[in-house]
Amino acid sequence: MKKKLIQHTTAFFEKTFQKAPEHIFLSPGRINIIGEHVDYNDGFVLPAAINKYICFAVSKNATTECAIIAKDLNEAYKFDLNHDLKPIDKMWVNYVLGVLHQLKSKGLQQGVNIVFSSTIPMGAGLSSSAALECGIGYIMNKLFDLGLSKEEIALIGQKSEHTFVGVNCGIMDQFASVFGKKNHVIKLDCNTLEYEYHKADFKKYSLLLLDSCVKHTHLTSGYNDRRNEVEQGLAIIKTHFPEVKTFRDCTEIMLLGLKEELGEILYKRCRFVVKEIKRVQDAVKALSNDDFVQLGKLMTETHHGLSKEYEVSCEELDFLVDAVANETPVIGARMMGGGFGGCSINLVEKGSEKELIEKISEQYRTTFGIELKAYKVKISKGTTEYK
Ligand code: GAF
Repeated sequence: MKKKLIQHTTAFFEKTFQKAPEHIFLSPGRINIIGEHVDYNDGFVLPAAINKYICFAVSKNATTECAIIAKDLNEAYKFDLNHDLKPIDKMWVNYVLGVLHQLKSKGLQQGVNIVFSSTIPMGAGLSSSAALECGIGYIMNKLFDLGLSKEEIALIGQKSEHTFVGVNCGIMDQFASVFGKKNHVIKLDCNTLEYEYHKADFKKYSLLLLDSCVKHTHLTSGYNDRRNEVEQGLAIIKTHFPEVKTFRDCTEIMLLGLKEELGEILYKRCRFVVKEIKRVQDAVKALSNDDFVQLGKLMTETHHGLSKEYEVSCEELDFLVDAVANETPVIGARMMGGGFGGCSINLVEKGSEKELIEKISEQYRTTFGIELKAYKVKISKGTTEYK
């Protein structure tokens, strides 16, 4: 799959620019085991990069112009780095421009020719956007010696999304894409950006993604709304508990006392965040103890919180999680990522995947008339040059 991706991206570059690319880069999508909507709430998350990538075929072109070709979309965008880079009405271009706009102030002056193609399904909650942003940041840093650290590349990707796309995302996706490590999940403290790798050996279980094929875009979904709601909630909490600096210092008991003042919506949102931050810590313990049944239980609890309290799921994702709940080989399931569509992540007994996919696909087709997609993913390394 990776080889094929590299081959056809390279071939397209050669056809377009009449020359082989000087470099090939791969930037991965990500999964998240647990810790959803807590990255922008100073919580912990447990993501990992996966073996689905954007492949970039790249050459410097000794001008100040950039030619970026999105092979899968059959679209190209050309621009001069000397011009003022501003968002346009094409989302994928904005991910790129947002990064380059920042890199100009870090010394970027020279242009490139890039063809990119991807095996990360778009809008499936696997962070194709972060893979694109971080890929571009990583490439420019490498090719033009900008001296950026991996953390800076991730932060630039995140800022690009805020300023050029309008989604006030957290840092999880970019961090996972850049810092991914083969067969390891990353426990990231989103408050300090300190991180540690944990071996992702699920023994007799494997990770299976079920793609609802309901496409989300965070901009039009309630992503920014949720962020505003929890910010309002935290402001109220702080007026009563000055010792609370972040949600991490907050307890369910504190929230209960403020239930009336917070109102039903903010109370639910804040309660989810407080519980989810704790769940990630419990999940890391479960993972370290090889207690996968407990890990799965926590994942399923997260889903119910995301669905009922944070309200970022959708009918199709709830269906997918409920449908596997009574299937013995499945020990945990939840919607993954920002929500409002995309994939569920399932912890399932190895060997049971095929039968399970057939059964759930049939039910899903009957209920929604949608063809379910399933991905068995491996945990891979982060953005890198392919040699
Ligand atoms: C999206 C965002 F981009 C992340 O920052 C994160 O908030 C996630 O939704 C939810 O956990 O992927």
